[in-house]
Parts: sequence; structure tokens; C-alpha cells
Amino acid sequence: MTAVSSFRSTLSHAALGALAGLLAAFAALAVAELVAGLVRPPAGPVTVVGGAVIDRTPAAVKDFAIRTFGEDDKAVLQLGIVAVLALIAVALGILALSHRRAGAAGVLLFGVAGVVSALSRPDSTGAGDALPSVAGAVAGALTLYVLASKAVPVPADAGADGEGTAGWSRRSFLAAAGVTAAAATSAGALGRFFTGRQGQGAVASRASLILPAPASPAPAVPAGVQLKAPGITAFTTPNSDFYRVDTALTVPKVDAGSWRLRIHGRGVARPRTYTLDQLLARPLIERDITLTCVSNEVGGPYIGNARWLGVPLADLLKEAGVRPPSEGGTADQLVARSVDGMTLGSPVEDVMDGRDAILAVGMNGEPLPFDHGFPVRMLVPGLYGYVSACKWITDIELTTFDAYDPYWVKRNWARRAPIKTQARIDTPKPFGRPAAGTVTVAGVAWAQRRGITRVEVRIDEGPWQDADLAAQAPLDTWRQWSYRWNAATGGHTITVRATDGTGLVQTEQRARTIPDGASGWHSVFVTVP
Ligand SMILES: Nc1nc2c(c(=O)[nH]1)N[C@H]1C(S)=C(S)[C@@H](COP(=O)(O)O)O[C@H]1N2
Ligand SMILES: [Mo]
Repeated sequence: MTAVSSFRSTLSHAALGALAGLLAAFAALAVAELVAGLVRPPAGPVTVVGGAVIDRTPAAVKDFAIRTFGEDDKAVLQLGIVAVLALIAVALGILALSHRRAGAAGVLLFGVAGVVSALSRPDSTGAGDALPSVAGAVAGALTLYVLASKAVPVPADAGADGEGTAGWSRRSFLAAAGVTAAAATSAGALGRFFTGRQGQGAVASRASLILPAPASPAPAVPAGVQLKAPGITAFTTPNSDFYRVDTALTVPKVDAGSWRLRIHGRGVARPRTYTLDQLLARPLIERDITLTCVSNEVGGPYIGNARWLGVPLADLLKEAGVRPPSEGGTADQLVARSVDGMTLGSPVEDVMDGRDAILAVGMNGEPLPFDHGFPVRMLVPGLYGYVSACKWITDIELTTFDAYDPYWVKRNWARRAPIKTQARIDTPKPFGRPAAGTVTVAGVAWAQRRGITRVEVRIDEGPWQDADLAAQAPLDTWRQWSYRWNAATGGHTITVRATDGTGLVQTEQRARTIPDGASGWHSVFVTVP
């Protein structure tokens, strides 16, 4: 036997080990998904490990992920987890060729990681959440043990006889591998099927939900809120285009029939639990409100405006006996909790000061989409989403800012976060090449609760010039603006700034999104050819 052929046989043997490892990992994940599908889909291993990673990611990294991958951030994370898993599976598979027990034990260790992640998630419902990871790990360990025992190396002194034995053993390995792959594929598919079926009740409950007419319809939006400039944002963001920011790797599918909302805590004289029908039987209000994410960079996309339908939250709180701090109430923080364990804290004073804080059931004329919080979410005009806009809400607890830090505050974001005045250029696009002559520069500006009274545009280092403002819809919505620019050939920087209803000019001071929202002027560089 030459050195080269011995090297080759070692290599092909290692390839069998790698294949065994990958198949074991595949079997582990498939069995875990099957068990999760039967027990509780959100307890699937990739979901719980991904969720645990999200929970532990430093705010700066999370902000980077949102900025870089946008709404694909979760897909990137899941892909990353699977890629890391595959690498480790290959290593364990090769290890198992010489140390079968150690390889199998390595797979079991991954089960432990899955169990720890599952139980640490804020929405963990108890020991049952460990089941998918345990079952997957056992299946994976057994698979690796059996496959490794069949991956017999080609004997170094293989004569005619030896070749025969090696060929036979390789066939037996490949047969076992094929059976494993087929079984795992079926288990995975079955798991997906059960997961899908569990969501069907929720889907049906949404499909059959008929939204009542509002007792208080949205004030008419003036005809002039929508400018005609090409490339400008729509005044009302369609649900399908509305940005989505949350920590949910699987979107909660809540059945409206079994959904409950509990209101309790400090200063709640009459704690209550509501069904959806009870909420829908109350007088509903309909309002146009622009929602903004604190992770929105200057000029960024994480803002949207919709027509929301819902129950005035302050009325429910008053009925429960809650008083705002300014009237002697003992609770200054309202903590909203979602079915997936997210917590968001809002100032009780803001929720009860007369603004249209609502428990929304409708978005642009239809029941809330699952992505946006079906069946009920909270909204408080003027506050960033992470301190107000709890999706899939199920619990409202009155407490104090001293006593409790919600999810994002534990991760170094500010306790209180009113939306900062901002203006954004939507057209022309960055590095665009508009033709010389009249160019329409246009965009949106927002200062929810305060309104926008002025927008100014500056070309290069020139003087600030007033932009034309679209009609002002309610104060809680963004406002469009446009400016006719006589563009000369060359490279130009267009900068915009807004003034809000209190007379304050938007600050030039650049701030990062952490801890309480980005600030600074948006500018766009274009080349006029
Ligand atoms: N349950 C839950 N609610 C949540 C969040 C979340 O992660 N989980 N994210 C909040 C944040 S940071 C924002 S900006 C808004 C975004 O709402 P949208 O996805 O409907 O645009 O939801 C808020 N409500
Ligand atoms: Mo957000």
C-alpha cells in the first residue's frame, strides 16, 4: 500500500464520519421538530437556541444586525445556528469513527444546550419545553453511534478478500445512511405538519373575526396629506409593507377565542380579565397613528403609519380604579406582557393624559396581521415602539419604574423614550443621478404628539430654504414635505431638518439609536450628470 492510497482511504473514511455526523444532526433536529410539533412549536431547538441567543445579544450587536440584515435578521441568525451546528456535527462524526461513545456523548451535550435554552426563554411553559431537545439529542446520539459502527475503514493490507469486506461494509453504511435520511425527512415533515395544524385554530379565528364599526371614527384626513412626487412614501403604509421589529423567531399564532387580557397590579382597585368579545363590545375608536422604532437610524425605514381600531386604554384603566401619578396614583409604570414573554413599560401618566393610547384590534381596516400582534396590541402615540407597542399582549401590570425593568431596559435601553423630531429625504435616493433642472426633493417628517410646523432644505453649504408642507393630518402622524430644487451639474449634498409644534428645531447633534433614539439631520449625496 502506497502512502498516497493510504492517505486516500483515510480521507474517504473521514468523509464517511462527516456524513455520519451530519446525518445524526439532521435526525436530531427532525425528531426535535416532530416532538415540538406535537407538544409546543415554539419549543423547537432552533427556535429556543435562536431566542436564547437574541436574549443574550448585546444591544449594540442587535442594533448592528437590524441595521445590516433588516427584517432578514432572524433568517440570518437561524442560518448561522444551522451552519455552526453543521460544522460541529462534522467534527463529532469524525471523532465518532475512533471514539464512538465520545461522539455520541457530544451530541447529547447539544441536547443539554437546547434544554437550557428552552427553559431560560421568557415564554417557557415549564419542563415540557425540554422534551423536543431531549428527544432530538437521544435520536442524534443513537444515529451517530450506529452509523459510526458501520463506517469501517478499508484495511491497509486489503487484498482481494479485504476489498470484498470493505465494499460490503461500505454498502451497509450507505444503506443505514439512506434509511436515516429518509426517516429524518419524514419526521421533519410530520413535525412541520403538526406545527401548521396548531396554528390553524388561530388562523380560523382571525378569518372569522368581524371588526365592529368605530363609535369614534378617525378624523377625516385632509386631501392634501399625500404629495404626488415620484418616490415619495405613501401616507398610509399598507399592512404588507409595514416594518416589523420583534424578538419572535416564530410569530405567535394566538387563537382569538381563548385569548385573555388581565389588568392587575399596584393601585388596581378592581383587577379584571377581558375576553376579545368583551373588548369588541365596548365603544371603539379609530385613529391614524405613526409608529416608530427606536432602532431607526437617521433616514431609516423603521417607521410606518396606519389607521388603527381599538379600545381606549385609559378607559379600561379608570374602570379598574387606576389613577395617574398626577392624581395621586401609586403606579408610574404600566408593564405590558405578550404571550411570548416580551415585556414593555410605558409611563402611566402618558397613557392616561388624554392621548389616544389604544388596545388595537384592527389595522387599516382588517384584523391585526399575525406579524403585527393579532389579536390585540398596544399603541401609545408619541412613544417609541419598545416602550409602548406590545404585540400579542396578554397582561397589563401596574407597577413603578423603580420596581421593575422590562426586557429592553434590562438591555441598556432607556426607561422612558418619547419619539424624537426627525425628517427623512425619500427622493432622490442616496447616490441618485437626477437630471439637471428642476428636481423634486421630498420626504416625510415626524414629531408625534407635537406635529410638524416647518421643514427646511439645504443644498451643500447654502442657506436653509423652506420646503412646502403637505396638509397636516392629526398630530400623531408624519407629515410629507417637498422642495423644488434647481439642480446644477455636479455632486451635491441635500440636507433636511424639521421644526416641531413646540417651535423646536430638530437637533443637528448626532446620536446613536441606543439608548433612546437616533438624532441628527438626514442628508443625501447625489450626482447631477
Ligand atoms: N411582543 C412583542 N411586542 C413588541 C416587540 C417585540 O419584540 N415583542 N417589539 C416592539 C418594537 S421594538 C417595536 S418598534 C414595535 C414594532 O411593531 P411592528 O412590528 O408592528 O411594526 O413592536 C413592539 N412590540
Ligand atoms: Mo422598536
